[in-house]
Amino acid sequence: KREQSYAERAQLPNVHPLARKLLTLMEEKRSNLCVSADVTSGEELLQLAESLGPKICVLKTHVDILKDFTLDLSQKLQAVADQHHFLIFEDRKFADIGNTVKHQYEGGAYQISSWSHIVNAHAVPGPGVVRGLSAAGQPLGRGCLLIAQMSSSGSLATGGYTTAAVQMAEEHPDFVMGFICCSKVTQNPQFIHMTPGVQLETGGDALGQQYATPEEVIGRRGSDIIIVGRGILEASDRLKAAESYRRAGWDAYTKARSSQ
Ligand code: UP6
Repeated sequence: KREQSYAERAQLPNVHPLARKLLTLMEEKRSNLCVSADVTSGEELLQLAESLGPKICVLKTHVDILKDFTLDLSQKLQAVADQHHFLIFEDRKFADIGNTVKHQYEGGAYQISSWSHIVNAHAVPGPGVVRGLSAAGQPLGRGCLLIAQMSSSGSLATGGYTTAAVQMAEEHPDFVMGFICCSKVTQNPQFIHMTPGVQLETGGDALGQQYATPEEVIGRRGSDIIIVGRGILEASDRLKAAESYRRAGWDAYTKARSSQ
């Protein structure tokens, strides 16, 4: 059951400041859609951000698949995010000891902490991964999602692993703002649930991805945000496809609330 609206959850005293910002802009834009901008050129990434910006609450990137990443590109992306009121989420999936992830997060060629509002991490190294990322990101007002479940077939992130990831989040609420998950993993309303593996038709790809619909993910499984990549990227009209997903995600949210 979804007791509170996004706007009501934004007002909760313990909510992470970035989660508060996200919940507020979701309600304003009537969007619980995160587009997964899995493209290989910087120009195409910017163009996607500019054209789909008004439809989305979050733009998810994989900067290490870009063939031409520059820090200038990251600055331009930030400007588009400010203009169209969405957050940037670099889907880096950190998974090393705290000291190493801290370097990977703030340094190297990508300097992720300087431009990405949100990052994510696997729980497998234990709480040190959160502490290492937090040391670099929390002073900048950044937030982190813990990967509690995965959409891919045969995922090992289930059962006791998922429970342990939730507990890790609850122990670090000033940096962890939510989860990557397939369904609601905690009733605690301060955490945001973001779910990949979403298309308008159920199915999958040849490499283990599994798709559920926005209605299933938001309406029945109780997640907050749908993450959509190829469902939009492979459409002949990406803007039109993004609007279909925005509407499907938002309708599922309003319907679930009105049927309480
Ligand atoms: N992603 C998943 N499943 C997870 C975690 N992350 O698919 O459990 C990411 C992928 C990809 C996007 O790395 O960027 O979400 C899904 O893309 P798709 O919609 O094209 O399948």
